[in-house]
Amino acid sequence: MGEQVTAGPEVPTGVDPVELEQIACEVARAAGRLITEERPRDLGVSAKSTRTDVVTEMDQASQELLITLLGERRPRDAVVGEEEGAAVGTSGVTWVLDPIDGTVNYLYDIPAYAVSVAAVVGDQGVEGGWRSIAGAVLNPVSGELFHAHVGGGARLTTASGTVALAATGASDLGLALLGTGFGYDAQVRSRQARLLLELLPQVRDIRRAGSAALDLCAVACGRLDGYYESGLNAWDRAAGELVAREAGAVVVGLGGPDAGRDLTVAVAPGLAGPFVELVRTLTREHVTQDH
Ligand code: LIP
Repeated sequence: MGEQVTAGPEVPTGVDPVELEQIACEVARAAGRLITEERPRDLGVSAKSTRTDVVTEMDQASQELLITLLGERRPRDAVVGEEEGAAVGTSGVTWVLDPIDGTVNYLYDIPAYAVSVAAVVGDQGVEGGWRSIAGAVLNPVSGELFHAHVGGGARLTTASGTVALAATGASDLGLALLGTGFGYDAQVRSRQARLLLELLPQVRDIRRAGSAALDLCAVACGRLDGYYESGLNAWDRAAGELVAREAGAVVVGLGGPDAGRDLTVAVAPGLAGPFVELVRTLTREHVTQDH
């Protein structure tokens, strides 16, 4: 696939992506302990954009803990996250947090949710204006910690050690196992369903795990051949897309190399050509309706 990955914003002088990766791992573990070991009986659930888009008091508590720990370790960095609370910075590094990615899974106690922590450079408020240079995605129930830094490859650390990650060698779309997800808005969901109706007969099967961060890491470790979703925020994908890219997956968006709200795709390199073209066409046809 001839799509060139743009270099994107430079790593600021004096910033060490290896150190940032270690910090991301440490703070993700601390937040992971909080949301599992201190899970209250009543999660204090409230609704956000729609009544199915929920937040619990533990999403907020996890973000507050992450902001506190990052403030102690990297006081000059900025921090933004899915929930309330942020910090301004002067270092050129911004931490992008999803304190619980897969909140509905957390609510139902389905062990497929994650703490996602990414260090990015550039303007994270502008699509394509930033890039991740270090990150960690922790599934606190399985204990699987996916992590990476730019140019350093991707790794999975568990109780039994650390292994390097690589996307699959898949090259036949008809045999591809794909992941996807759906938004919280009913109209968006019906459009995403129409896309799926067209895609499903053309691939091996689809998995809907419920966490974009874990789906992107599933591509990185070869549990999926590819993943696509529309409607993701920066915090859903910032760490996972770096892990996928550093594991050799092709990560792109609807109109070019930058993943974005319109579309985020991560796919095994051997499948990138046919899959990216197909899912872009179907997304334009059914989801963004800009055909
Ligand atoms: C979730 C994503 C998932 C998507 C859900 C939701 P949240 O993030 O991880 O991929 O399908 O609609 O956006 O809301 O649990 O942080």
